[in-house]
Amino acid sequence: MATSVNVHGEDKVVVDMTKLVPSLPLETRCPPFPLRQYGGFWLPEGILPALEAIHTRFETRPSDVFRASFPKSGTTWLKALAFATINRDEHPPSDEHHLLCHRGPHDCVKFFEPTVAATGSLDDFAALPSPRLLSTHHVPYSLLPEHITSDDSGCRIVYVCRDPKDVLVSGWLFSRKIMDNSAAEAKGGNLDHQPPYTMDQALELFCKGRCITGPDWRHVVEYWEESERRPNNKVLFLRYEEMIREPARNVRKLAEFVGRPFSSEEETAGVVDAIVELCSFDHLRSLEVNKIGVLNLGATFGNDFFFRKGVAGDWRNHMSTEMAAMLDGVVEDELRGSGFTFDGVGDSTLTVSNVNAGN
Ligand code: PAP
Repeated sequence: MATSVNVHGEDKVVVDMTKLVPSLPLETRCPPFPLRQYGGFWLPEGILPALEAIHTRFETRPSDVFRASFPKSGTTWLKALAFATINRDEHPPSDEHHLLCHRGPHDCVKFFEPTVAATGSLDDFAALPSPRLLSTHHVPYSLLPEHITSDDSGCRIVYVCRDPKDVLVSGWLFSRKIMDNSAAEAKGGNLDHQPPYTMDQALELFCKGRCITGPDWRHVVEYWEESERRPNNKVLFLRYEEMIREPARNVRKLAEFVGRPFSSEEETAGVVDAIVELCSFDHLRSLEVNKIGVLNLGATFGNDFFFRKGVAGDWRNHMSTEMAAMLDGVVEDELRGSGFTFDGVGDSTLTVSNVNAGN
């Protein structure tokens, strides 16, 4: 089946993904997935057929809201906030039996590409009532189909970015956890080796853009450019660090963007604060479902893997000053002329002393 994919403003016609994938450049050093380079990004090999399905078979609705981010940039949090905001009439956020208290954020809002890739079907998403909240992890803006990005599709996209140093550290520790887990499972729970994936290796790959969905900066800048081009219309661009600083303000922005601003009655009743509290790191992490639940996305992840520390600036506990300068330098070079900067998203209010060491 021929698929038309829009890459950087040009329509690219590609052949059947299953045939194309083996011919694409391969990267196997970035656990847990083998990556293939496609459209300028290093995407998990397993999700590429889903990309074809999104282009050829997925039917959008004008009320669709897509949540997007580079991995480890605030996906879990934004899923929870968007789910709680959009569905607040059916699921009042102050309800102690709220769905998010019994199901993990990734269960309430499934990962689009891995689910389609695993089931080979779009049925799960076709069955969702409107307005649908969908979540893409791996698809950069330039690889989204016209029927999502065009002005007349009506679909909206909410994107969150994060300081690349924290993204790197979060992803590196996540990969190590998966490796530890797999090793422990393979040895019947008896883990007696050190995973051979160091911060030096992760940094080198990240700086080359050879990480899941990398390069990070390019993923971010594509969505940011669209948010600038069509302000408050197509893409709402959020920053993790700003969400940490002012969660309520960001929830209000989100609600307005999805066409569900908070009424004065809701404001008076404290609905915004209830959503912030429901989705807070401490609350979500404390829930039984997020302590013991698991998620199967080709590899098995404990729900607890998605709740590590939840702060800005923890990179300082895992990267040397030289490592940080190296990554900052690469990002600065790559972003030169784009108009986008990660500066100011920062963690100036955080110091090493209020960011606990450890994982
Ligand atoms: P994913 O891309 O694999 O889905 P994602 O949710 O984007 O992961 O990133 C996980 C990070 O978000 C973790 O950051 P850390 O490793 O630096 O701690 C995780 O702790 C953080 N996180 C998860 N839930 C929340 C939340 N409710 N509030 C703030 N941060 C959160």
